[in-house]
This record gives sequence, structure tokens and C-alpha cells, in this order.
Amino acid sequence: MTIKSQVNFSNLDQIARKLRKRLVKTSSSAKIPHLGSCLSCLDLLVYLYWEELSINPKDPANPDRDRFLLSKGHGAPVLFQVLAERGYYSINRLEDFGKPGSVFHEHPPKPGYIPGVEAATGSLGHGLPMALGMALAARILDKSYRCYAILGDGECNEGSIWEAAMLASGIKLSDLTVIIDFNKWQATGRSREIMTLDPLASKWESFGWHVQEINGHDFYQIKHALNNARDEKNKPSAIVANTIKGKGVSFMEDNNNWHYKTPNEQELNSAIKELEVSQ
Ligand SMILES: Cc1ncc(C[n+]2csc(CCOP(=O)(O)OP(=O)(O)O)c2C)c(N)n1
Repeated sequence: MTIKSQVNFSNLDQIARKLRKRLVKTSSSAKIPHLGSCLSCLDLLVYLYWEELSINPKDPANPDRDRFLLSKGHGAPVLFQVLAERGYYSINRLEDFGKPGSVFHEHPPKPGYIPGVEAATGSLGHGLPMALGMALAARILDKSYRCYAILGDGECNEGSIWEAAMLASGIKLSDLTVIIDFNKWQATGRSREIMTLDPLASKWESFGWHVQEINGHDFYQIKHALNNARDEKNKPSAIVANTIKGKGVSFMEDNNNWHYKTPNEQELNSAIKELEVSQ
């Protein structure tokens, strides 16, 4: 059922800039945190939704669709923006983002509330096990869809990630790809100082995964790595994507205050000005 978007590869940059602006604005108006976390994985989501996933936004429950889970569910605001821009629903639906009673909030809700949302995530460590289950279901049901999950590096402190990693390689689930948003921060500090995962790429390799390490803001490298992952037929794939938390706004980049902080009016104006100039 492949319905590929017609968006030209060279437009990805523009889409990403547009979504960065919207994210900064909505974080400021709704006072919803995790802006740095969203800006960190935004380019990965843009590439996945415009170039990689076999999906049809007008038929979001098609049983043959590829599955994507944002395992670091606190990045929900970026997922909501991407789904709207990709045509799953009108951008107007995001007007009540963060308001009491809205389904568009800090984390993705369970399926059935927002078209395109495959699972409720936000309790870290659960998205990958769910993606694994979906990939295993594809094998059992003889389907050819692929499953993808984006994990945070801090999220990789969760034991359930490594249980899933062992099982996925043990049963050779090659239709499963994870991308680790490796921005080297988590909620309260440097990942390396809280509980080091170094060397991250070799760790995934030692768990039996096909591993690649890339710049997670470079669309060419993302494309190359995802193509390689698709070609790998014996192992699940892990792509360690080196990213910058807060990417795109100079005073937010690599500044972990923006894990929880939301922009005041002056910060909002400076961020928007910067994002407009860089167009
Ligand atoms: C099980 C669980 N424990 C704690 C939290 C609180 N929490 C929200 S975001 C976060 C940090 C996650 O860090 P990382 O995965 O590296 O994401 P990023 O730095 O990209 O925001 C934590 C600990 C949570 N959501 N779930």
C-alpha cells in the first residue's frame, strides 16, 4: 500500500524549519516543556515521515502500514506537528494543544484518539518493547511492514530497553529499526554523568544488532543509514544518531535548561527571528 509523499528531498530542510518555528511558538503559548528534546529529534522524524515510512495519512489504520513509535514520548509535541503537516489531520486541531481536556498534551495518548499515533508512550523504556511486539506480529501474520522507534539516550538507562534488545536480535527481527537520539543529555544532567552508556554503539553491537553511527541532523546520512538498515536481513538495526538538544535555536542548543523551560515572550521573538533568518 505504499503511498509515498511527493515532497522533494531538498524540501526537508524547509519543512524542518517550519516545524521548528511552530514548536517554539506552541511551547511558549501552551507552556508545555521538552522543547529541547523535540528540536533534537525533529530532523529524524521529518526524514522518516517524508521519505522512509510506507504510510498513507488518509488511511492511518491500514494493516500494512509501517509502524513508528516515539519511544521518548515526552517528544510528543514534535510528533503532533509532524503528523499534522504530513496530513493526518488539520493543523487547526493543534490549537487546543496543552489545554485541559485536549488529547494533544505532553505525551502521545493511546491509539484511537489521534490518527497516526501508534501507542501511548512517555513512560520511558516501553516504546521499543511495543515496537518489537509489532514487528513480531508482522512475522507471525506474514506481513511485510517495518517497525521503527526513536529512543532517547537517557531512555537507554531503562532495563526494558536491553531486554527488548536481547530478544530482537535473538529472534533476528530485521524489520525492526531503532534510532537513538544521542544528544548526550537527559532530564537532570549529562547522560554520561548520570549513568554512562559509553560506548553506546558497541553496546548495541554486543547485543547482536547491526549498528551505524551518524549525524542525526544530516538528511543524507539519515537516508544512507535507513537504506542500509532496510538491506540488513539478519539483525535488527540500531542507528546511533548524534544530535544536539535544542537544535536550530542558538541559545537553546546543548543547553539542558530547555528540557523543562518554555520560552517567554522575548525568548520566543529571538528564536523566531533566528529561524526566519536562517531560511
Ligand atoms: C520511566 C520514566 N522515568 C522517568 C521519566 C521522566 N523523564 C522524562 S524525560 C526524561 C529524560 C529522558 O532523557 P532522554 O531519553 O535522553 O531524552 P532527551 O534528553 O532527548 O529529552 C525523564 C527521566 C519518564 N518519563 N519515564
